[in-house]
Amino acid sequence: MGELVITTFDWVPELPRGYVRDIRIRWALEEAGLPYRVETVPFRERSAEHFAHQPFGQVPWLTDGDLSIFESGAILLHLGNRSDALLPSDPRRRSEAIQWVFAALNSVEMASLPWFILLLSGESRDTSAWKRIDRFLESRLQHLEPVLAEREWLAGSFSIADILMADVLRLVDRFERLEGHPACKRYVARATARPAFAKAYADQMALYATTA
Ligand SMILES: N[C@@H](CCC(=O)N[C@@H](CS)C(=O)NCC(=O)O)C(=O)O
Repeated sequence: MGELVITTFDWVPELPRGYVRDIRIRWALEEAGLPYRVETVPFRERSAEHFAHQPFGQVPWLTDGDLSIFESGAILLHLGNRSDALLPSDPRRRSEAIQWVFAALNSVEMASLPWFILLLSGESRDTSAWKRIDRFLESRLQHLEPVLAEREWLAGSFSIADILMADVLRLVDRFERLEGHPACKRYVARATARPAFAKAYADQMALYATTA
């Protein structure tokens, strides 16, 4: 077990502040009570060393001793091996949680991300591309709604699956796209009311306040 270091950008524009994906890692580490440090890399000038850690020139990545790992989902799975507070040790529960990790990233974020790209492009919502992407996201939310209406957390107890799903939905909620999906909204409120999220959020905002 090595020292845990999260690397994120030294600065980001105002819009993504509070939503940079290092928050997922901070949140998990706070939930698990594991000590960690945060280091930064330049947002504007991305070095060869940055690409050596994160091949797409993005953040975050985590180093755990001499291991360097990128992709927020992979990082959370890695940390899940370190703490039952993040991933249950019971094999059945663990598999359930892992399936929801992939659902958050590969079924829900897969629909929400193109939606944001279109939203931020400022393109008219009248286009068929917009309508198609909006229907895609709507369908994912509609199917998630009854799941979240009947359970507190995705896989029994709170896990990394909830960190990912809540973080994905939190951004959807920011742009009022969870209206008409009250269980999804309540789930986001429940997850973000956790002290570990509050600490992770405050720390990310504090970093960007100092580098504004
Ligand atoms: N799939 C990656 C996505 C990482 C990602 O989108 N990072 C954003 C910050 S939240 C980033 O680095 N954006 C800058 C860029 O794409 O150039 C993960 O989950 O770690």
